[in-house]
Formats: sequence, C-alpha cells, structure tokens
Amino acid sequence: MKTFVRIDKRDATLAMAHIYVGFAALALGGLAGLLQVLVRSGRFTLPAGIGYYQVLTVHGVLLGLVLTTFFILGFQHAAISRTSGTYSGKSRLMGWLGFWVMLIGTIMAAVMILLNEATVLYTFYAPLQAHWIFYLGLTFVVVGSWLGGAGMIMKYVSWRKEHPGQPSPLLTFMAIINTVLWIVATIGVAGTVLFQLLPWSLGLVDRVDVLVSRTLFWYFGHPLVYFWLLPAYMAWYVIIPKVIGGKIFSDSLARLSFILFLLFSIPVGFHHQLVEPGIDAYWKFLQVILTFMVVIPSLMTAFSLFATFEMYGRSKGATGLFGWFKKLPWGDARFTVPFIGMVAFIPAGAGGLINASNQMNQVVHNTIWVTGHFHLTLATSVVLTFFGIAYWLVPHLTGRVLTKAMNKLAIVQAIVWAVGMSIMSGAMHAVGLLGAPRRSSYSTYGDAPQALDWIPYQIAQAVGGTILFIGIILVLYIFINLAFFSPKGEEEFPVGEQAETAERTPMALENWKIWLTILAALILVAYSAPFIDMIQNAPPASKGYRMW
Ligand code: HAS
Repeated sequence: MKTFVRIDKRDATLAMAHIYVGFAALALGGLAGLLQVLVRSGRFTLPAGIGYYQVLTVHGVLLGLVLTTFFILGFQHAAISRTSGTYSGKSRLMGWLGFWVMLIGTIMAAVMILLNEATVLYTFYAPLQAHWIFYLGLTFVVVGSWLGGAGMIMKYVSWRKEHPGQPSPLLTFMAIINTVLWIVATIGVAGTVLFQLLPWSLGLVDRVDVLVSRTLFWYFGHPLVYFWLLPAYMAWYVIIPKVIGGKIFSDSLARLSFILFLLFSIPVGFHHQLVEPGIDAYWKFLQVILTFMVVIPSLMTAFSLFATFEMYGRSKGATGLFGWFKKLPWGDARFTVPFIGMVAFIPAGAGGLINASNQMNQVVHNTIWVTGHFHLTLATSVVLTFFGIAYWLVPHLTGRVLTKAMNKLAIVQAIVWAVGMSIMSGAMHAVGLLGAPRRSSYSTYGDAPQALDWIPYQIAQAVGGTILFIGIILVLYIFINLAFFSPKGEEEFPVGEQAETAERTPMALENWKIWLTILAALILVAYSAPFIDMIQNAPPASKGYRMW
C-alpha cells in the first residue's frame, strides 16, 4: 500500500524560505554570468561604467556561495525532518535564527558588491581589499549557517536518544556529516575574516599576511566544494534508487564514503596553492597524496550507483553488461536530470585528478581550464542534481504536484543545460591548455599576440553561456510554476531503502569519537608544521590594494 509521508508544514516553510533565496540568487547570478561571457568575447562592453570584475564578483558570490549555501541548508532541513521526524520548537527556532542572520549577512555583502566597494571575487583573497561591511556580512553568513546547523544537530541528537543502539536514518546521517564538515571547514574562513581581513579593512592594522590568509581560505575552500557535492551524493545514493523503483546497494558503503569525505576533504587545501612560494614542497606532496585519498569515496559512489542501476535493470529482465541502461525511467525528470549530472561528473572528476597532479597543475593553474573544471563539477553535476531535487521537493513542500508538462520541460531544461555547458566548459578547457588566463577580461590581454588564437574559443564560450542563460530562464519558470501555480496535491519525497541482500550497518560507522579524533589528527598533521613555518618566516606583510 502506498503511504504518503508529508513533512510538517512548519518545517516545510523553513526549508522553502531557504530555497526561495537560493533561486533568487540563481536569477541574478545567472544574468551576471551572461554579461561576463559576452564581455570575454571582446565584442561587448558593459554599460554605465560597470566593471568586469564587479560583475564577476556578483556571479561568483551569488552562485558559488549564496545559491549553494541556502539551497543546501533548505534541503538538509527538509531531509532531516522527513527521515527523523518533525523538528522540536528549539530546532526550528535555531533554523529560523540561522536563516535571518544569513539573509542579513547576504544583503550586507551584496550591497557592498553592487556599490563597487567589494570587487574582490568570490575568493576575496588578500591583498585585494573590500569594505569592512562586506567582511562583516560574510561573518554573518557563516554564523547564521552554524545556527542552522546547530538546529539540525539538535534534532539528530534527540533522535539518537530516542532510538538507542540503532543507526540513524541514512539521509539524516549524511546531512549531519555535511554539517560537521561545514562547521570544521568554516573555522578557517572565520579565522582569516575575523583576525585578518576585518581589522585590516577597518584600518586597525596596516598590513596583512597574504600567505596565511590564503592558507586559511583554502583550508575552507576545498571542503567547501565537498559541502556542495555531498547533498548531490545524498540524492544519488538515497533518492534516485527510490525514484527508479530500485534499492540502495549498501547503507554501510554509503555511510563509509561520507565519513571518508569528512576525514579527507579538509587536510588538502594546499592543492590549490601548489604554485605558491612559502610552502615547503614536502607539505604540498603530503596534501597531494591526501587529495588522491579523497577521490576514493567518489569512486565508491560511482561503483555503488552502477550497482544500484544494474540490480534494478536485472530485476526488470535486463541482460548483458549495459542492458540495464534501457530499463531506466528516461521520461522521469526526477531521475534524468540528476543522471545527466552524474554523467558529467566522469569527465569533471578526471579534470580534478589532472589539477591535483603536481606537474600537470603547473600547466593548468590559473588558466581558464580551472574555470572549465568547476563549471562541470559545481555548475553541472551539482547544480543539475539540485534542479532535479527541486522538481519534487518544491511541490512537496508547497503541497503541489510536478505536472506532466513541467516534467517534460524539466528534461528539456537539463538537455539545454548540458548542451550549453558542453560548449562553454569544453571551450574553457581547450583554451586553458593554450594558456588563456582565468579571471581576466579581453581588455587586459587583447593585445597579447597569442590572444588571437583564443578568439574562436571565447566566441564558443559566449555561445555556450547564452544557451545556459536560456536554461536559467527555463528552470526559473519551472520553479515559479511549482512553487505557486501547479495544481494542489501530494508529491512524494522519495527515500530509498537498502537492498535485502546488503549487510547490517555496523554501529562503529556512527561512533563520532573515533571519526572526530582521526579528523583532528589529520588536520594537525597536514597543517600545523607548515603553518608554524609560515608565521616564523613571514615576509613583510602586504598593504593591499583595491581593484576599483
Ligand atoms: Fe576541484 C579547483 C581537484 C572535485 C570545484 N575545484 C576547483 C575550483 C572549484 C572546484 C570551484 O587539485 C576552483 C577554485 C578556485 O576558484 O580557484 N576537484 C579536484 C579533485 C576532485 C575535485 C581531485 N572540484 C571538485 C568538485 C567541485 C570542485 C566535486 C565542486 C562541486 N580542483 C582540484 C584542484 C583544483 C581544483 C587541484 C585547483 C586547481 C588550481 O590549480 O587552481 C575530485 O573530488 C574528483 C573526483 C571525482 C571522480 C568522478 C566519480 C564519478 C561519479 C559519477 C558516476 C556516474 C554514473 C553514471 C554512475 C573520481 C561518482 C554513469 C552513466 C553512464 C552512462 C556512463
């Protein structure tokens, strides 16, 4: 018998509030992206004195930081309420406090960017300096996310008290791992903002140590990308099996892969700093090895997904190595949209391995290849999966249904996205190998002799980017329809079950003492000696400069 489980209305409102902000950021950030590719083509100039880097900052902050953080927190609140039960008043209050603090911080940062007082790109590296209100806004966003995370952890703790000796629901466990990962990672960015960038922008200190601030940033920056990825993996492991009518291959394997992400995603930030002086080659080497360790849980995920698809296909009579492929529900957007994201993750992950390999990194670092890499990982695999989630989550939360027409349009949207991104990201990868720099506008290198060779690729980027913008209009249209206009009804929040043949989940996987101790040890090994070294041998700090 089909039982319909609806999330409590109050929890649904909390989750939807986050998702509205996320989609508003998508609309504005997407528009900024379109302007950027047009400027890079060398055939378009921004009106009204708006600067290229200002638009680039709007794009990166809104899509890389605001869309992701708000969507992820909204999804995780919903996932925990769905699988561990309705939030207590205290958890929900923390959720709301977190939401408002994050929103206030976002508005503060956004206003400063729009006033051209914080044109520092989404990585806000020193020695670029922004207005202090921008840094304070970022602090609010981080603190707000901690409050929201605390609400989730409170619910998890109370569930475990009520169910002693039982493993927590898989989706809740995954959301909690991602929350812990985020809290540990954001300590780095909070450190640089509070102790370096804020005092410096307020004029309380004259100079800032650039290497220390970049190191603290990348201590946060790499786990940040897994904070984006893990909610997509939650959908791939737990939601997709249910949508296709199959089973989760193994609950234990899924939990183990999330634990490995928690352990190995943090002590690897140096792979973003491989060409930076001031860090001993030994520590870079160690962190490159740890980077290859963090690839393992992704390979486990690929294995588990193939197993789920194959088990399902065989149960439907498929034979041969790839017979299962034909049995998958291609007409269902809840499956097809994230599946396109999975396929994109194969070349995207291969690009990541190239980046992480020290010698090859010398070729691609700071070229637009890296931009191509994160448009495949974040802007395709992750974002398409988020869209795929939104197509059932939004109607579930608003008490509506995903209609046949919207389902069809969602598949068209994903195809448009895949075509636009293949052209744009493909051109970025290719011209990156020819040495085209990232983060630079045509006007800064238009006279360089080699820039002539880059022109066809830049035009391709503009074509791909324009197609992607059509994709954004489509997804916004679908979102508004699902949130406000589609018929009232019951849309399922799909949650998969483990296959009968799988082993029981060992409780050691939920022993936080073990995992947090190993995590702390790994961070100390990877970071303490190089960090002491940086401080002891610090060069004269930089006074900094502004980009406008
Ligand atoms: Fe990365 C730079 C290395 C993954 C995002 N990365 C970036 C930046 C961003 C980013 C934003 O080592 C730029 C930061 C900046 O502004 O400077 N990255 C890696 C590695 C991985 C990786 C080793 N990155 C990601 C993910 C991101 C992301 C995920 C966002 C969500 N990245 C780097 C490095 C740099 C870097 C260097 C610095 C470059 C430089 O010099 O500046 C790995 O995690 C990738 C592992 C993935 C796999 C793929 C597994 C495949 C799966 C799909 C299965 C498919 C199925 C469907 C089942 C091994 C799970 C099959 C169906 C069929 C029909 C076949």
